[in-house]
Amino acid sequence: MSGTPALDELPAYAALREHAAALRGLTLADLFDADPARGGTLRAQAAGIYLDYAKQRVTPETVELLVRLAEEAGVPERIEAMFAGERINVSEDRAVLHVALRAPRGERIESDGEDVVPQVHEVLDRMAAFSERVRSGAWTGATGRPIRNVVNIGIGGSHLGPEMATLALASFTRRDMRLRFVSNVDGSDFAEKTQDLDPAETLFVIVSKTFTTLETLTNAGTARDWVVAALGEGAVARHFVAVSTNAERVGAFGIDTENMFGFWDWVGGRYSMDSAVGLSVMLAIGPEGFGELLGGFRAMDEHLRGAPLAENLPVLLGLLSVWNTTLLGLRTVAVLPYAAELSRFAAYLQQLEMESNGKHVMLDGTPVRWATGPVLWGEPGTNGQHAFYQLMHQGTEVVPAEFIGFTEPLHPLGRHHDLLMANMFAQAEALAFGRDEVALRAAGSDEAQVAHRVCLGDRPSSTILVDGTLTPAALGKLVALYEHRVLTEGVLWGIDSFDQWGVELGKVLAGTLADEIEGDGAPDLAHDSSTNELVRRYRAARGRTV
Ligand code: G6Q
Repeated sequence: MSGTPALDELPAYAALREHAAALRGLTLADLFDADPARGGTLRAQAAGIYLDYAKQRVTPETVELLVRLAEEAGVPERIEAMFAGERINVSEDRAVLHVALRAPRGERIESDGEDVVPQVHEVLDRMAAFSERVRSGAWTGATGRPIRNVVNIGIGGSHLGPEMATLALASFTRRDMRLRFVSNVDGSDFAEKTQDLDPAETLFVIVSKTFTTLETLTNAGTARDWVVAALGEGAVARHFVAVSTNAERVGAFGIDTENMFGFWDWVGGRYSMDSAVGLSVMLAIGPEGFGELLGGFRAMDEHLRGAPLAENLPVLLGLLSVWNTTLLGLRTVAVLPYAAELSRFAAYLQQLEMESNGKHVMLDGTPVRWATGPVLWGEPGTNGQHAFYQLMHQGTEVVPAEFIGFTEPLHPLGRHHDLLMANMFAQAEALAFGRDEVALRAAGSDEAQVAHRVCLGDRPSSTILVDGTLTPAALGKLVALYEHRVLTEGVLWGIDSFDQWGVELGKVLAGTLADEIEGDGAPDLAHDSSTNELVRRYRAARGRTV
């Protein structure tokens, strides 16, 4: 890692800059005219996932240069360093071993000389035994009633993955068990998510790696009061379990550490949905389903390690992202899953991408000289088509898109799935090739509207087409695909994709302001004048002295 030249010192980077300049002015339509068969070559497939990137602004030469860039930047070495448990999270001096969370029994992955795979399976076994007890009704609430509601309390990495996965895999869940997610410190979140629940049938899963996070501890405290008010202090042990790395704080909160499921500091929050952080997912889909999910992750891990760079799906996605963001200056990316169940997938990826690669310094702390992580956003299609796609087709900002679809529906109802996929393919086509004046006139468009109706095209996209339907295994593959894409980008940009000092800042700041907002007597405010005025106005509105 140290000693690797920076991105702009790599020979392939200089070549790519020249190449990007040479391609400027060539549209996607030009690229297809020059190479009509590119749809059959600019693609890759593995593990039941087909990636079409022919509608990106690339040629075979671009891909060759990008692959060379990955080699020069040491992407293969960094992948191996990750699996070898090296401390590739340099600013926190930690190993990055989420890949160990899905390693099969018997495989050896070491952190500081210790094989971590047995620990992973010990926790998975305990999670499975617990999940079976809850699902079968053997684990009861304090009054002897079975658990019907599971409320996951956690935020960020301790929320987005489990929620996304539970929604994505709704068809595989126990339909008689309600899963809820409380994350926001806004009391409305807790109140709304619990208002129709019976405490006697409700289990809270408190998920916090550190067990210090303000939002989670506040919500957990409110949950405990809610349970105690209905069932008494003695009920806490039957209605609360914890997922954390911090046994001491879990015990201090009053949760029996027998009912704590651990993970380790080598699992980053946003890379933790397949650890014990996924307990609520396992409760929903069962240990077998969770095993299939892990199998999907594993298939992508094996592909990452085994496939040549030019055929390596996550590496290719990472390279294309660096091409768009850094070399073409396209600073956002829209993820558009054509699967209603993936309603929270973009939100999940938003954290994965933006928390990992929203960085301004290199590993050695010096400023980067190029654009890093793009702004990632998105919503499922076809809904987005009736909303923000307008800007994608005709706005002044070019937004690269990533379409995700499945060859089979989860619910084979009439023509629905064919229509869904027809829309996905049509959007990618329209973004790439647009609609020009000639076509509009030929179709008899009102002359006054022609200019307004023109879509310029040349909007790049990739399409990820998954074989079969959205199963636990397919979801695992997709998540791992993006995890490793983020790793690839980070290596190229030369940044630490595994720290999050910007998030830490927010955690500290609110503490001081909470004291100033809540304290008796006018606070002695020493913020900027804008913040001071906001605090005073709020205190006044709440009837407090200012
Ligand atoms: C993830 C981030 C962040 C974290 C939350 C919750 O990578 O570090 O989103 O997951 O702040 O932290 P705890 O799990 O410690 O409560």
